[in-house]
Amino acid sequence: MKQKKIVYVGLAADILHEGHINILKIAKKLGDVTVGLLTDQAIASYKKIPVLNFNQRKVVLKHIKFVKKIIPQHTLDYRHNLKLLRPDFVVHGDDWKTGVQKKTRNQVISTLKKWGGKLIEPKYTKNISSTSIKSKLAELTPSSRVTTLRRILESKKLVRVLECHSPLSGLIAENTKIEKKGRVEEFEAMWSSSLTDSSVKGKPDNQALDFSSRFYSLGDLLDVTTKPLIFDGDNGGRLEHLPFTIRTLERLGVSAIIIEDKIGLKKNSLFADQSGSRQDTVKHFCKKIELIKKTRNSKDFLIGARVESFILGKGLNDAINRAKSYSKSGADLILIHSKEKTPKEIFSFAKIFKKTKEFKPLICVPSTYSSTKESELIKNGFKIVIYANHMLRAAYPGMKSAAEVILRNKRAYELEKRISSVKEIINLIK
Ligand code: SPV
Ligand code: MG
Repeated sequence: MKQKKIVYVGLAADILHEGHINILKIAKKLGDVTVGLLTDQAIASYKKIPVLNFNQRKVVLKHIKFVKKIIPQHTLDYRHNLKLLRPDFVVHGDDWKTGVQKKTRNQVISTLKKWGGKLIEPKYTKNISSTSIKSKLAELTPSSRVTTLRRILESKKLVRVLECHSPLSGLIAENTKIEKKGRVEEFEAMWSSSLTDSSVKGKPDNQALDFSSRFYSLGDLLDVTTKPLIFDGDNGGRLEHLPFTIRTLERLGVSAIIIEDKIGLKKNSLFADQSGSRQDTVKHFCKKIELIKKTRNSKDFLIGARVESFILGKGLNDAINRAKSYSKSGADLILIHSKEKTPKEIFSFAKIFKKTKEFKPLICVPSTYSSTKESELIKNGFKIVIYANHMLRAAYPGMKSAAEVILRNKRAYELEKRISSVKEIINLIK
């Protein structure tokens, strides 16, 4: 009997639509179809993580009559699976001739050539894609947003978080993308910073702005965005109030809270003078962590414990001991803070903490050591990087110099070239 041809189709198959069915139908006519189902990690390398995880997507595909077999495709790059299978055909919509996947397409063509395989490219089904369906469904519920940070953590090497102090800056975090070396780079999550929330309201970062006011603004930000948000909870406030804070955050759809181990009148950690700032006892701070753990509705609402030992000149041993205790008490993430010009101290911390059984994913906030590249952070064991104040620091000089230009020229004409047109602003929000 004539052997059936081998046909390979790489798919993310997050939300199956007629475009997928069209491709699979054509593939089936050519032979036995093996789907290389992209893993969550592979998808996360070029776009948002899928709504359905790998196993959920696999179950759906398994029941499509055109599919004979499903294997995981661990990278966007097809070559590994192609060499394994040596298919006679690869079928893919012709949309990948341009854009992020162009390089992958060229690799597929040259790999298939080695054994005389052929790439078949049916015309892309217009006006339909999982991405466009997902944006129509963007009405995500708060509880579905809460869960996304944990899933992103499982799929990304480094989770980039951008400070957002307003709905407009949230839209920037939501929509800003660049393409570099065939990869789309974007932010995975937002940071609600006590420093920038306070500054926007013209108040110092010492909890003069209370949680209720911050929650109110947070609602506006969450209204127009879909990415997960990490909340800077200062020291969490009084134990007696903490359960209410956690319930509100979860109800709003926040994915994580980070609390810092300081007590007394709050002072921003980047101030040179930390006199008067005290570190909490390990025992009392652990109580807060345990209480959040007990209060949260979902395990996907993550607890971040922020170690301030370096900020207060306490040194490495203190930082490690505290991180270990916080982790044992239930912290899901550890933020090791520093206001040094280099990441030396946080890297020494990571090196030791990584080897302990209490290890949890590490967060850093490179405000003072901003010359450190993300690749170095990854190499040194960091999983989340928070760009904690940069949106506001970028907006402020722009607004200030605009005010000065008007005063200097006694008109706004000189500003026109340096600012957005009214049309641009009107069209910004559709
Ligand atoms: C914030 O952004 O408010 C923070 C980080 O807590 S830092 O300002 O570095 O303390
Ligand atoms: Mg803060």
